[in-house]
Amino acid sequence: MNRITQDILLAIGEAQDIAITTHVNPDGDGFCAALALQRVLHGLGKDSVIYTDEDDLSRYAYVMEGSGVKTYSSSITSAIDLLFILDCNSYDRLGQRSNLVDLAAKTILLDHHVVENNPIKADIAYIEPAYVSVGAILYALLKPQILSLSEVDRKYVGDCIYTTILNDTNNYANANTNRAVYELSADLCDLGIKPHVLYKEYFLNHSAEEMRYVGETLATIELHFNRKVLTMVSTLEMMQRNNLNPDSVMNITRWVQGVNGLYAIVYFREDAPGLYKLSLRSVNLDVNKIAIRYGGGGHRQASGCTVKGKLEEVKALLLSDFETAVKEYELD
Ligand SMILES: [Mn+2]
Repeated sequence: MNRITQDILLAIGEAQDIAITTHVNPDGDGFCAALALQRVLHGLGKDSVIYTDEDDLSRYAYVMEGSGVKTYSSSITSAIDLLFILDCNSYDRLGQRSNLVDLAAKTILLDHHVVENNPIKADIAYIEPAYVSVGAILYALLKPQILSLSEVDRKYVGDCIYTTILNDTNNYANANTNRAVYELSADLCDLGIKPHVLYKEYFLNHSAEEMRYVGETLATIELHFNRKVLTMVSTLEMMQRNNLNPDSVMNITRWVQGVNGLYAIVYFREDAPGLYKLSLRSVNLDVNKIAIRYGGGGHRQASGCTVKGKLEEVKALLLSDFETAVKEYELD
């Protein structure tokens, strides 16, 4: 057994009150890894609570049965013996739940993101970017504990870990898909998971209203700068008429990511009157540089920011930024 596993099992053994959390706007990795860990802890005889913000978790209905998830409130003062933080290593990404770190006697952090700013202080930190997801880290560290669960719980943990892979590889489409990912997936098949069912549950589980909203947004597609930059818009009116809320809609940029010849995608989503949440995507331009100008951020290839104003103004601003970025790129 490796040292990290030993330390983690020891900490679990000593703890009574165990809490698990992940970054703000939990995704299929952070959140389903938390569900998997909770079931493994249960198998070790320990109850735990998963804390999230007031997120819409309906997308995860197929793995929610029997889970213990609570909305975090700043009034929580109860002692936590052991806190797990998953898929996140910066206080900036923890939101108000940063408080839990102060409440916890001991913190274990498991993540696969490169450490950048404001790192979380943890007693045990295992941060390994080679892993495709935090679910994959859990499997690597706790495989014997997973295999000794009941058949039902083994499959449940398999479903959760498979979802972490679906999310972080975008169904085996991202550059992080490799042999290790397929080997882990094969192991999960041995736990009884049904990949086609999980794909359908996780990726195709949209309401008709959401698909209509996606269609209306795609109908706004415009191409700029010799077809190098694609823009599209979702208005608040579209959102309301289709009875949706911004947090429950999958990011629409995924529907246009394969469009040929593009340098960048700029998606404007009106979340409140005159308030636009922007998603910027690019393979060859540094969109993070542009997002930072508006107080946002992210990565080189995927960033976001929020801009206030009339749509025409906001669009004109961003398009001038992208015109410059396209020119600079083509000069190189
Ligand atoms: Mn992840």
